Amino acid sequence: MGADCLFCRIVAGEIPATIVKETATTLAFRDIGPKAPVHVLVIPKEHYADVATLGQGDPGLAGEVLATAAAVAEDEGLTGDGFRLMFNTGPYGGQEVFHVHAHLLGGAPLGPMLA
Ligand code: D5M
Repeated sequence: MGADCLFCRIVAGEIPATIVKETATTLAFRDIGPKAPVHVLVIPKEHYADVATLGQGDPGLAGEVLATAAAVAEDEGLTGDGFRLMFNTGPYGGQEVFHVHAHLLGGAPLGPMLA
């Protein structure tokens, strides 16, 4: 991947993003259309289409995405009241960008997921 992938282009610095954390293997940046007071996307820098291919292809890297998400949650002051971490996957899951990303949402009560 690369030229065709929006999030690969953010990793490459070709498209601007508000980056909140970067590690050797992951990047966290604010969602362009926030659905909560805190809405950060956490991605592996390496391209995987979705969480299924990431989880099976490189479980260690999947763990690093979770660790970065947890660190951002802490930095954003979300750990006391809690937060939501989710991976939309495929068309039925509502995925629109096919570079795996965890949505980290918090800063207000989000309600039950499947109400
Ligand atoms: O979510 C894809 C998410 O990606 C959606 O919440 C908007 C966000 N998005 C799209 N373009 C950008 C840029 N350029 N910066 C930051 N955030 C962006 P999905 O789970 O695929 O539906």
